[in-house]
Amino acid sequence: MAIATEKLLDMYRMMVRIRTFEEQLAKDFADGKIPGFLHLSVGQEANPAGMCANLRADDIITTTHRGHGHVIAKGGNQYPLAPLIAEIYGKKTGLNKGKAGSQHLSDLDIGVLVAEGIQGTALTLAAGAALTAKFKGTDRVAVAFIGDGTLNTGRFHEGMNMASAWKLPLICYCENNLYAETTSIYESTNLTDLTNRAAAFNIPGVAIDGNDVIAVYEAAAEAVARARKGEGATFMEARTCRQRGHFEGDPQVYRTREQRDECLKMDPIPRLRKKLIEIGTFTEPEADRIHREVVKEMDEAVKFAMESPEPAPEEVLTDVYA
Ligand SMILES: Cc1ncc(C[n+]2csc(CCOP(=O)(O)OP(=O)(O)O)c2C)c(N)n1
Ligand SMILES: [Mg+2]
Repeated sequence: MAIATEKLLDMYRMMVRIRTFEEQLAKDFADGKIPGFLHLSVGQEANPAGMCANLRADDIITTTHRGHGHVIAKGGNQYPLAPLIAEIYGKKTGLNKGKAGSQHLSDLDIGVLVAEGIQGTALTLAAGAALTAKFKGTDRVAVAFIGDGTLNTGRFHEGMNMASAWKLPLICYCENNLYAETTSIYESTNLTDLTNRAAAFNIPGVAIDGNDVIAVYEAAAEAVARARKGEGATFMEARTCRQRGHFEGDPQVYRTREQRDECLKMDPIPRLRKKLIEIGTFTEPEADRIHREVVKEMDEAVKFAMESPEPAPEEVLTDVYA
């Protein structure tokens, strides 16, 4: 599949934006500026960038505790980072008025139904969104971003079963970073090929290199096309690499320094950069310019968030529904 130059540049910028955003968060978390827990997806950016580059604004995604990249990618490169970072700082100007924080982001204007910290919920909620899309006779699709550990929860089976039985326009996108918190995938399952899980539901399963944004983009394009045509759900297993801990502050005693270094070698950003230089899409200085532009965008977003007020205590029960 030949991918348009503009799309390649778009995905490169997207990965750089997600990386810059999360590296900023890591720094701010260490400085005590972010409340609660923080789970970063540094190293996994090719997945949201390649998947969401195939989605329309009216398609729906759901995500997890590790969802910043998915939200940014669904919004596209024009999506402003300031309200998102303000939300994670817990500020009144945040995307969700400072009440959602890092783990429960939502933005219906761009089709982000919700981020959910409870494992598996992303899948069952996305199945619901896919059912709505089908029921209303639209060709919208829903994508659930989940992790490998989530494949061992009941909700995974419930969501996959309904998606199969009702032929829903759903993509279950599993970012397999080989760990669920501190537990290696090799300890929690005896499967070597996670797509076998999909076979149990008679749903096609596709394994891809989740550190290669081009491979992600191409596989996602096929899954989205199937869903739009009414041919049902697809399960995608993307092998990827979480460069940082499960949460910020995680001492990572469950993996060796060598295993962590392996992860750095698979970094999707230098990989695409090298490729785009080789094929003449951009030059080194042009690539550097993209990074500088993103840093400027990030600095402005941080300034906005830092200067924003905290929500007033009396607002704590507004927007709460029983
Ligand atoms: C139902 C449920 N059980 C346990 C937890 C605690 N928990 C939080 S993150 C996590 C690991 C998730 O692993 P994975 O699905 O691979 O996602 P990753 O963190 O690697 O992105 C667990 C077990 C939870 N949030 N929800
Ligand atoms: Mg995982």
